Amino acid sequence: MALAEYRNYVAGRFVGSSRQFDDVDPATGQVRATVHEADDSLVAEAVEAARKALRGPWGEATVEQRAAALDKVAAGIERRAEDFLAAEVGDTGKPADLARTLDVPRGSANFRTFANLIRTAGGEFYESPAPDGGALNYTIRRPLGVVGVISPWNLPLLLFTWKVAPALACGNAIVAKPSEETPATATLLAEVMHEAGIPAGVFNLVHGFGPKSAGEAIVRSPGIDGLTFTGESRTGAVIMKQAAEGVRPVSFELGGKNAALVFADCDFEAAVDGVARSSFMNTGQVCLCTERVYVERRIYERFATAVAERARALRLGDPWDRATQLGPLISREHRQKVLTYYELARREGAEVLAGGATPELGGANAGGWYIEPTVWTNLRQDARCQQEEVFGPVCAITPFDDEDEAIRLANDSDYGLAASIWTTNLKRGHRLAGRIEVGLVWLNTWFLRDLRTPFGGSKLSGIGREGGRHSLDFYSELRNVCVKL
Ligand code: NAD
Ligand code: 6OD
Repeated sequence: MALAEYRNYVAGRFVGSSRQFDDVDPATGQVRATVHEADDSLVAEAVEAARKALRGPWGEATVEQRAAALDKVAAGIERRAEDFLAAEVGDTGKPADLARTLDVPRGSANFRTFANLIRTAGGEFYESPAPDGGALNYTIRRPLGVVGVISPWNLPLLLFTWKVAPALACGNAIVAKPSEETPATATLLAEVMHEAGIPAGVFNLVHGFGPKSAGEAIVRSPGIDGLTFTGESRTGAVIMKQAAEGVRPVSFELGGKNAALVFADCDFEAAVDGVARSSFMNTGQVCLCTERVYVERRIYERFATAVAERARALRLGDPWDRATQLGPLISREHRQKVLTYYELARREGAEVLAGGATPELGGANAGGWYIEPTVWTNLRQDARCQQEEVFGPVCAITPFDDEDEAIRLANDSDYGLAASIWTTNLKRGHRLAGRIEVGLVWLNTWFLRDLRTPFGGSKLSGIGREGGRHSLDFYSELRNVCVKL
């Protein structure tokens, strides 16, 4: 059977390239498609096409016209939901049920949400004192210009559209690059954009890698007015240096080493379920996943035993089998990295309560990048496995004696993305939410999203907030107009 081919989408046309690379199915280890890598000149063409689109009808489009365009894209994703499902599962190997309930609906919800938000977005207005009368100050929104979007592989459709939708809502034109590991859903999105009649050049898609490839070409292009990036903190630092040329704004959603704080007064079963889900969902490849679990000593042993049982019970296998709960890791290299941490944890003195190895799977999945969900205890706080982001299905469980110690341990991290707190004492939960150094706190839940809320991290976990009006603010230039009366 001929392999699928994923092409770039530039100036309203699908464009091939003489340089190609393989797209591998993580669930089987088999090559599933060929990807056309954009070279520097194609990226430059995409940037030029985007700039030209801003000078055309898109640059003149009213807010309602842009919102209607976003609604059309959302409807296109909904119409082709089964194609997106197959593409997301093929890209990542994640269980089809997860993609069906999380990624594909979020793809369209991102467009619908930002269509509605831009329709209703107001500005600021002040009646100001001035000599001989007064003045009125009000704000208007203008697009940033050409926005570079660079996204990772873990939730490819969700994270790509999370950036593309608000950038378009604000009237920008885009040059976007999905991860080299997950080119399929982004290519489908380009087809949907085409079918929805989004004018040529407004949305450009380029495929390729980071350094010395399409990613770096986007970042270095002087025609890019702003950069929005999701990925590793280290990559963010490299991009930030390059974006400093031209003083271009950046929005960064980066790595995490997220903590869960579990108090003895929690709803025990709900907390075990929540912590297990937050540690293992998507095979631990969600930036918000819990990797550090701090448990009040009184329930520590029982809690650790229960989470380990949950880990051992998870079914790994074919993403299309309804019984499958965990898919593979994204690539051979990533599995090697996670296995290196599994070995390191043992050297650092961890007791392995569950997992710690690669599973034996039969059939087509024998060649996939599967790994066992793993639970560690007895790790010191300064162990590398307690401090570095693993980005796999693993958590370390550690006891604490009181609130102050719990907060000290949670905050002892270079990262500051998310935390979850499990307690039935809401006063305590609220108090601790104010003391924990992260951008996102979940109280008795995890990854429950309202797309209007601010999303982002502190410390190494990012710069800025997206979500709701925060996205509108990043993807717009706010202009103040002062009228002397
Ligand atoms: P990555 O940083 O390796 O790659 C992300 C993207 O950047 C890819 O498209 C890649 O090709 C590109 N890239 C890499 N180097 C580049 C360079 N020098 N210039 C331009 N582009 C470059 O990250 P990943 O491995 O794809 O994703 C996993 C990481 O992403 C984890 O650290 C995870 O925590 C983080 N993440 C964070 C969030 C968040 O919202 N905070 C969300 C998802 C993932
Ligand atoms: O839900 C979101 O909007 C979001 N940005 C999730 C990020 C998950 C990280 O892997």
